[in-house]
Amino acid sequence: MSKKKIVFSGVQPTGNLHLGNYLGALKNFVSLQSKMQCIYCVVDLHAITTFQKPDELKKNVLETVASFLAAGLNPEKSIIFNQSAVPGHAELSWILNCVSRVGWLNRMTQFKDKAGSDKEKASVGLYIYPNLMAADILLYKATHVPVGADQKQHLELSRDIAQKFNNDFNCRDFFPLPEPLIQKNISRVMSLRDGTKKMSKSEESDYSRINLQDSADEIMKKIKKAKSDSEQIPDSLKSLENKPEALNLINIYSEISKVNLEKVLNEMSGKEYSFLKTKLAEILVSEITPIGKEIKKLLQDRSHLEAILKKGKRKASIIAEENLKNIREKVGLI
Ligand code: AQP
Repeated sequence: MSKKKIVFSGVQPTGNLHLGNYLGALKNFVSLQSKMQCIYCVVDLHAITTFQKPDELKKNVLETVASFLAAGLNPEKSIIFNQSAVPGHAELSWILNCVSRVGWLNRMTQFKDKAGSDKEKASVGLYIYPNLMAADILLYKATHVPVGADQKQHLELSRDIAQKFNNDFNCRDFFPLPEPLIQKNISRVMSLRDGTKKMSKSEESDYSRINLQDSADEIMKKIKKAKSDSEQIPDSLKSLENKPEALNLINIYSEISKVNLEKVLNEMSGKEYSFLKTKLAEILVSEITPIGKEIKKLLQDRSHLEAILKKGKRKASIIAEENLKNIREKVGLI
């Protein structure tokens, strides 16, 4: 097995990136780019598993690239491209559709959440989305995948698919079993309106999330309106067990301020949540608004963003084609 460590991860161009994408994924992407070969993909084929207006999709792809760059990704260090530009993703996805099992897909909770109550009406693409994700990762023989905790189950499926392919085609260690890299402190940022749901681009209420392009005023308003708790801030984590909204705000504060949770509670216990909210809004404004400004600046130069995607596509295609050649050979495709 190749010992080279390769990182792969993707982000869907389904709208404005938010604080959950930033803390759960992007920050990790940035810290990895100087340690390993990193491949970061705007996964437009994943996005169309639910209907996207074509013009908006194009705009969102560029916005996602701008968000990558504004958060600190460097196209000289990381390969940045969009998924549909490298057809190998779709080809390997088909091969893996034939390796993956219906029973495995039936256990995927994200499909159940996203398809809602009327599963018959969900697209087939949404159902087999995890197989495409496995193809994205295995196409580059990636060994490490930085993701938020919500993607852990899909990663486990990618490992099962890799293992089954290696067994079926008698090629032990052909695909490495990819390891998830999940942020330790805050692996799942929750909605500001409902602490049991993750912060998400597709949630209807904009008050449920902090977008990377929100203004200082918007951030302050959203944090002020965020659900918290009527009691005072407790002195122990245990007391927050059944208060997901309050815990979420404290978690976000701890992550951005880089002060551990216990210390935050020591500092703030006995105070009203309005005290935490004021401090949280301040640090969010100073962390997020420069990124938002940079995104807006980058979006002024569309051709620069397109050139980055084109260059990334070239680099990604070389790796993908080489691996696909071997994959076709293993499967017996001439
Ligand atoms: N709330 C979150 N907390 C921590 N990590 C998160 N991620 C997403 N939401 C959170 C991580 O961000 C990366 C990119 O996710 P994505 O945009 O490709 O897809 P998603 O997980 O489906 O994100 P959304 O916001 O919920 O998008 P929509 O609403 O379009 O489906 C992933 O690593 C993800 O774990």
